[in-house]
Order: sequence, then C-alpha cells, then structure tokens
Amino acid sequence: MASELGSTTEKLSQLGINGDWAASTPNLQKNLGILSSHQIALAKLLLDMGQTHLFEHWPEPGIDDEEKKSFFDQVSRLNASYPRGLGAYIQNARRLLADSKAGKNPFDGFTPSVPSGEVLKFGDDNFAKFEEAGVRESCKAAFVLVAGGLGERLGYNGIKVALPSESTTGTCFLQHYIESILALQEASCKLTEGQSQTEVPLAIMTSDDTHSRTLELLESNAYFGMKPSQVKLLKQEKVACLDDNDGRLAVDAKNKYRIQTKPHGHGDVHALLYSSGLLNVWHDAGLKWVLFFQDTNGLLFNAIPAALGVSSSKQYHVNSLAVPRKAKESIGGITKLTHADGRMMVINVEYNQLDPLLRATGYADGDANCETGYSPFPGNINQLILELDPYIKELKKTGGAIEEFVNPKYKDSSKTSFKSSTRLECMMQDYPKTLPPSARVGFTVMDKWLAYAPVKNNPEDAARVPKGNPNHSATSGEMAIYRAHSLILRKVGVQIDDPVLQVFNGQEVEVWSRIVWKPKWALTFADVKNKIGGSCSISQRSTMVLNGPNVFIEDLSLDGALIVNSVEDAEVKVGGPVQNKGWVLEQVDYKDASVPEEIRTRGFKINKIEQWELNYTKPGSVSFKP
Ligand code: UGB
Repeated sequence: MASELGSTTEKLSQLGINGDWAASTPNLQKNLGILSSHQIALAKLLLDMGQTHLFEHWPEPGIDDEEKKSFFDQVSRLNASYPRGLGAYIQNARRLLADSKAGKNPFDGFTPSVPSGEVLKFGDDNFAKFEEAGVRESCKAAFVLVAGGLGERLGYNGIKVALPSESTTGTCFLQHYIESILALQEASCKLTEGQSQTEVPLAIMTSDDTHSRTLELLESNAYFGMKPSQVKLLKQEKVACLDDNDGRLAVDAKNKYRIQTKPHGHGDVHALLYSSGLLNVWHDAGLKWVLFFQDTNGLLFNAIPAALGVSSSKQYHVNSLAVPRKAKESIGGITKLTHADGRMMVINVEYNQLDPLLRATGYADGDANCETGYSPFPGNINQLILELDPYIKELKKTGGAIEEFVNPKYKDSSKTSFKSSTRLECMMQDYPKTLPPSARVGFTVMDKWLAYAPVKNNPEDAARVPKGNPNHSATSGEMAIYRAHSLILRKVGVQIDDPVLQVFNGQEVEVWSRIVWKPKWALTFADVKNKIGGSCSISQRSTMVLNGPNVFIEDLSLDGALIVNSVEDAEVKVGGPVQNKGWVLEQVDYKDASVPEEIRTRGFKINKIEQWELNYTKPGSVSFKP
C-alpha cells in the first residue's frame, strides 16, 4: 500500500496536481494506486467538472479493476473525439440546458420570411442545361454519405443502406448510390474527354451502430464495382448523455463503469472530414465540390446532376437541395432569417422548430400550407453541395464544430428533471450558420416526385400518417421509384397507364408500372430521350428492367415483364409487342415473422411468374423483337 501511495504521489506531481483534490471522493481516492497518470488526469478533469457521482459506487482496489480501467478508456475516447474535449462538452451542455430551461429561443431577434432560390422544372431546357453542366462537373466532385444513424423510427434490424431500394431488382441503397456515382464518373469523363481525375471519391460516415456492417456489405460485394481505395469510412463517436441541468453525466443502467452515450447527429460529418485530412487530399487532387447525402433516398440521384449544375453555374458556396414541403412534414424548412441587428441567413429551420418560430413572429397559423397546398418554406432534404475551397477555409476557423442544440424531455413544468437522459446534438445542414455574409448560400428546389422519397418510418407509424401526406416508408419509397420512372418516360412520349391504388401494410399507395433502370442506362433526361424511340406503351401491370448503357427501346408495346441486361460494348435494340404473365405483387403481412424483414416492411413481395429476359453478353449490335 505504501509503495502504491508513493507512486501515486509521483504521478500526481508529474501531472502538476497538488493537494487533496480527490479527498471529497473517497472511493476514487482509494483507487488512485491502480490508475495510470493519464487516467488520473482524466479523473481530475471529471471531478473539476462536477462528476464525482461517477465514482460513488466504486469498490475497494482489487475488485473490478479491469472495469475501472476500461471506464477511463471510454472517458479518454469521449475526451478525444469532441472538439476541445469533454470539459468543453459539459460546459456547452450546461449553457444550452440553462437556455432551454429559461425557454430561450435560438432564433430570438430573427424574423423568418420565405427565401428565393433556383426553382427547377424537370425536363425543360433550363433543367437540361443544368444537368449537362452537372455531369461535366462530376469528375471534380467527392461524395459523402452520412450513414451513422440507426434508424430508430424505421425499426429495421439491419443497416439502412443494406435495404433494397426497390424489390424488382433487389438493389440495396448502397449499391444504387455507388452505381450512380460510377455512372456519373464515366459520363463526366467522356464529356470532359478525360481532362480530370477518373475516380470520384466516396466517404461514408458510420457509427458504432453501423460501421462493421457497412464494411461487411462493401467487402462481401466487391465494393459494388468501386475500387476499395475510392471509398473511405469515417466513424463518428457518440457523446455522453446528461442526467440533469448541471450536466451530470449519465451512468449506463447496464454497466456502472460506463457512461451512457448516444449519437451526436449528422453534424459530426464536418469535424470528421476535417480531422481526417480527407478534404486536403481532395483539394490536392484538384476537386472542387463535396456532395453530402442521406442513407435511404432512392430518388436522390435523379436530382444530383442538375443540382450540381446549379452550384457551378451560380457559383454557390453552399447549395441545399429542397422540395415542396407539406406543413408539419418531418423535414426542415429552408427559411430566410433576418435579425434586428442586420444579420441575415438562409438556413434550414428544423421541423420541430418551424411552427413555434412562425407563431412567435406573426404567422398566426404557424407551420401551415398556403394556397399552393404546400408550406411556403421549401423542404430541406439534406442534400448539400459545398464548394471545397471556401469549405476548407471555413473549417480551418471552426475545426468543423457545428452549432449544437439540446432537446430534453422534462418531467414537469419546473424543468428541473428529465424523463430520460439527454445529450447535445448537431446537424450537418447547420454548417452555414457560421458563414460570413459574403458567402454565396443558395438552394435548388426540385419536383418532389423526382427527387425525394426517403425510407424513415416503420409500417405502423406510416399507416397513421393522414391520407395525402408523405409517410416515408419502405412501401412509399419503393413505389416512388416506379412513379418517377413512369413519369419520366411519359415525358418522352411513352404511353404509360395510370396507376392503381392499393393498400400495403395499411398504407394506400399508387402502384405504377414497375419500371427500373440502372444508372448506367440513364443518368439524365437527355440520356432517356436518346434511348427511347418510336411509339411505346407500357401497361400498369408491367415490369421493365433496363440494365446496360446501350440499350435502346423502340416501338415497344409491353404488357408483362421485360428484362434487358447487356454488356457495355453491345448495342441492343428492343421493340415490338411483348406480352406475358409478368411479375405480380402479392400481399405480405408486416407481422408475419416467417417473411424476411426487408420484404415484410414493404407489405408485398414480387411473384416472378413469366418474363421475356434478354441477356446480351457479347460486343456487337443486335435487335430483338419477340
Ligand atoms: N445520421 C448520421 O450519420 N449520424 C447521426 O448521428 C444521425 C443521423 P435521419 P433527421 O431529409 O427527411 C434530417 O434520422 O435527422 C444520418 C434533416 O435534419 O434520417 O430526422 C442518418 O444515417 C431534416 O431537415 O433524419 O432529419 C441519415 O442518413 C430533413 O432533411 C441522415 O443522417 C430530413 O433529414 C439523416 O438522419 C429528411
């Protein structure tokens, strides 16, 4: 014991810690002998920050010593992963919790108004011009997928990027995203005649909840065709939970030697990109744009080329992609905020803050639809395009720290205790909040049917969404892909039957012809126009899958299922009347545990009864007619 005490004294003096600093915490004091200098320094930090309760239950040295040491491993991680350390986190928490208790509005002094931005109409000349510009710029882009969220609202047991975006081909979200990026890379390279780099990088932000399964999904599928070196995974750490307004850290209910943690939010992506050094690597490789996107929007890449075209044509430092928003929909509203002191910003106001802000500033009905049937505030779909140069300059100032918020659920109106622990959070779309007024911040509004149909809600919650409002379920996400492809083909003159209404998992959805194409078949409206000719028609019960860059559809009349796969160097023309029993949607009960989760969450499966399938594996030119 004497030698332990001696070595503790030495460690303390090495650390410059004097006096009886741990005397008020006898259980910790007794254990100092088993701790390293680094662990003692962390213990001192915790005591200085009022966290003595973390040691109250510590037994004598010799009992649970390994657990005590791993407690400090966790504290060390929490300290290292937060900009300016755990002490700063607790200080920020106290400040934000005090503001929340006082009912302080983060938008105090700001008046909201409807901003103006670039509003695009799919398929017109302007849209085509931006699409072409966007494809051209793509070889100067890096993509960042934020995929650290567990998807509690969705209630799916796997990672969300592994879910099929549609069940006709069974392509999962990650595969679809990677194939879209690769197709853009190739198209851009062709358009710029290889003047720029040929590998468009993809960074994926994961978390402890998603990291290993994301890596496994990539590795077991040969990175879906991307070079492994093209993909970088950046893991975000969770932050400590807080038990009260004094910022006392919450002890994990399952393990008294652990602090309870929860995700900090998608805003972590900026600090991670900065601290990983990736931004500089991209800068040195001559890249100009960073595109951020979310994990489950199967329509997203319909909007990317035109949105990137807007960024480059308007020289936007920040461009947020938006869609018309229904009042009360769980997507933030893009809002112009003007402060009495002259400050002005165009920023996302999150869905839970928009209504109180509007009510407090003279909009008596709060978050309500206007005469268009939509909220006047465009809906943020969290697809951001940042110009790399000004982005790096800004992060050099902030280190990537994003303004945080706290959302405690109080037990009663005294606001002194919480129903359950809370934590600080941050959102990636809050990045522009620290930008100077000179920054060029804009947004681009796209048709919703074209650009946005995320999969976020479980079937039960989705079924409760009032009719006519988007329910963001696996069912509606899949149906939106068929609708978007059908509407695009209608726009080039294909006669597509009207959809029928069907109910799956208690949700009424429009069922259009199941038309799916791979990104290498078409990325832009111009691609679609070039590959469809003559007079074509597709019946509602039909399925069509187009997979191959040079597949041309001419004078096709489809009533059944048609699947076309072809290699790159083949030119395949398909037409004529195609009729067969086709592929049929069959009801599946969400509660039927014998059916795989991926299928029952959408409420139907596809029975592939009969199809005309063409697999063209050799170079050359060929025409098919049944
Ligand atoms: N995500 C992370 O990577 N890490 C985290 O810690 C948390 C999430 P949600 P949310 O487009 O519909 C956002 O939970 O946050 C990833 C916008 O804030 O799906 O409720 C996660 O994996 C909102 O303004 O969404 O709402 C996923 O890819 C609106 O745009 C992404 O972050 C809304 O999305 C979003 O996480 C929307």
